[in-house]
Amino acid sequence: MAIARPIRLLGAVGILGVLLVLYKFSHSTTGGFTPVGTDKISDMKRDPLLDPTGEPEGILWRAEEHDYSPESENSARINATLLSLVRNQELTELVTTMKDLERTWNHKFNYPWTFLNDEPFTPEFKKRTQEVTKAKCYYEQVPKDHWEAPEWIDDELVKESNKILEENNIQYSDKPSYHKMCRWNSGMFYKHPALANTRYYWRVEPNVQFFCNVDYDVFRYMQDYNKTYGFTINLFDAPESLPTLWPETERFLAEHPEYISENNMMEWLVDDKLRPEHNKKANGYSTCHFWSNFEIGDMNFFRSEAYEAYFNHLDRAGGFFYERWGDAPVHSIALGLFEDASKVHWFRDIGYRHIPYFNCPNSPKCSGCTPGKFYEGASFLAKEDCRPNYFKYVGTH
Ligand SMILES: Nc1nc2c(ncn2[C@@H]2O[C@H](COP(=O)(O)OP(=O)(O)O)[C@@H](O)[C@H]2O)c(=O)[nH]1
Ligand SMILES: [Mg+2]
Repeated sequence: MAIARPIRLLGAVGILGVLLVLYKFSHSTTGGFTPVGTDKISDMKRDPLLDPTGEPEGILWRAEEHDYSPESENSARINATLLSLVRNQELTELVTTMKDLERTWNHKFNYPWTFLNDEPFTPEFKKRTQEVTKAKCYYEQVPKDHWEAPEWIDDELVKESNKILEENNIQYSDKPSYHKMCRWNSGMFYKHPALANTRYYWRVEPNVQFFCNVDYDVFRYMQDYNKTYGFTINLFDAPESLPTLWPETERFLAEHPEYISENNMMEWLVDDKLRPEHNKKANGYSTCHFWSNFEIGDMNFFRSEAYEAYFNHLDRAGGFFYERWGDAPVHSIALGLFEDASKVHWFRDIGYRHIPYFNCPNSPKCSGCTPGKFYEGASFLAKEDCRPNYFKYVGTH
């Protein structure tokens, strides 16, 4: 019996529809369309960034639909700033980075830039940075008492202990300014008087790159979806830089068990399966962390009682100077312990590079990087990726 043409057509469309649904299902554990809550990957064999990546689900604020003009008094911008601690001599690299972020995102939203420095910014620095953006730029100096080592730090002990770090090839261990920078980023940046009324920040470093057009207000996304912290890259750290960070953390937790979140990320922090040696040398800490040269965060988290008490405990212990604790593991441990895991967001759609690592999604909005390529250079860098653990224990949201 012959089947009428319209019925045949209908059948074909139906089959196509079923195939499409099946395709989406088969990619649902790794794709950009994964619903939050069912998004863990138990064994990451394939980089999820190879799958098509879109914007986060839900209502997003766009520059075409709201007032984001630079001078507007009643703009749709929320209480947020782009934030960069930077030196005068990094001006050229910073301008390149600013151009990238302005081109891909901020020329649409015009969020202000705040530059911070332990020294005064030069007139040239101010002129050349302001030329790159229509948004307001603020130039602030870090107060001395936020930057310098606290009085209880023993200089002789610093010298002796830094020798051990050098023997272990810990980068920058002999640079006092690097230790100060890590401490400042851990416990001081959000205390700067110029930021007293600012809530959200996007941290930007000189010499990083942005690859993808981002067409929604990411700060508004953080606020509307109740996010505390957003990251792009998730790494292992050098355990020799922080042998006592976890033991100090455990000591703190013994005194303050009340700060531990019910839905915490402890398993990610203490995993000993993927890199057992790291866990051993770091005395119980996997060394996994959000790479903090990129972070979009809510400063209220860092201003909380729990974080303040944790930072003060660490600061007293002295490991910012006697070891080389980075702000990345300190932020990450605090988030992993005190925050609800659902409030941390992987900005998979923001193409990003800080040498030698990438977050490069598969999206028509991106150009200049290779989707799914995580590192550039020596092949040993591949194992520095801690996303397999993060996706396994926390998820891909
Ligand atoms: N003003 C100032 N900024 C610093 C200093 N040390 C580091 N930074 C900034 O802190 C961030 C991290 O430093 P960077 O050299 O990139 O460290 P790395 O990414 O760990 O290699 C960058 O934004 C630097 O510009 C310093 O002594 N003074
Ligand atoms: Mg850097």
